[in-house]
Amino acid sequence: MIVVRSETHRRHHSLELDGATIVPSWESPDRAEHVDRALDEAGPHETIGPEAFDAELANEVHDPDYVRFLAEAWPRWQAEGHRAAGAMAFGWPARRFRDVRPTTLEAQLGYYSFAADCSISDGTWEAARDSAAIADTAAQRVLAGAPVVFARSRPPGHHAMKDQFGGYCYLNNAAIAAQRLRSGGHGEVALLDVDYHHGNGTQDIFYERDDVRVCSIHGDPVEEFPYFLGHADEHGAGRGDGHNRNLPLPRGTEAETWFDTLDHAIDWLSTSSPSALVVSLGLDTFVDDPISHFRLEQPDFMRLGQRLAAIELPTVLVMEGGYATEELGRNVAAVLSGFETVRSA
Ligand code: SP5
Ligand code: ZN
Repeated sequence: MIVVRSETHRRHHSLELDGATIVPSWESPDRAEHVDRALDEAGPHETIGPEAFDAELANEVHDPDYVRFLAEAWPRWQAEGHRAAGAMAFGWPARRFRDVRPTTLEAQLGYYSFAADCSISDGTWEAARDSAAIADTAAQRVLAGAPVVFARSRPPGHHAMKDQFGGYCYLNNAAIAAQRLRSGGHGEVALLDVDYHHGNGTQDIFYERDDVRVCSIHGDPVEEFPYFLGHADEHGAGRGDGHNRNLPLPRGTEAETWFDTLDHAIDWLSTSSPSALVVSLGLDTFVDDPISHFRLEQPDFMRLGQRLAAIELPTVLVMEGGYATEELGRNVAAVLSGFETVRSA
């Protein structure tokens, strides 16, 4: 299988709020290191680096002002002389506030984010840009005829909305891959999100579109991050009405229920005959994930890979969450090897 990755992610050390304390994020550089090592050991994979970041492509799924904000936030933060090692919001346009674009960096941090679980620090933009370029490059390889490509993106992307970062995500890597597949000639793309958390960003980006059908299986937002989106009654709007599907599950969900739900998701995604598949591949459904509460075990990830391969579409696998860092590499390798047992790649 082709694996797209780069080392730029190492510069991104995010901070997050844990109660009233700022701590190093669960979304650490070690995650990608463990994945790279496990895939090198599992071999043979063709490992390639990303093509240059395509800002125009990113601007098709994000607000261009938001992308510019991300690129400029850290230099602006430094120029303002702050002592903190990361920029993070502390005020947001919550209920009954207004959607008026502010001018200062402090205010814009709140305007362009929805959570305080990730910071913008030195290297964050460069890592996010490379992570998006990795997903784009994977999509380009699929357009060139590869049956499946793994995008080892870090930071993850599926929480990134059109114009808001959060959930450890800045640019929506999977949405960018889907957009590349669309512009490369695929009429309809199916986007399946199996991360433990709802893919609120991906839903937001495609909510009014009928060319990318989005389905997410996730911890019910009444109890899990991102809390305020991801309910079962969110179907899409306008042209996109009927093109979004959410399958929330309670904490403690076991593998058998999860795989039954996966079958529903795949059946639903297949109803309109998409010609390509993007998977937001979160591994935080793992039983020992420190911040998540589903109960998949390592052999289940092999089974997931087999099930994805059986869809028989050209496939971009985009890495999302997964915080049992030591096991993350083996869990990713299990998905890829499961896929390859069904469709040699
Ligand atoms: C891509 C992805 O998986 N993002 C997840 C973002 C979750 N951020 C909020 C985490 C809150 C964790 N609180 C855990 C407390 C454990 N003691
Ligand atoms: Zn997640």
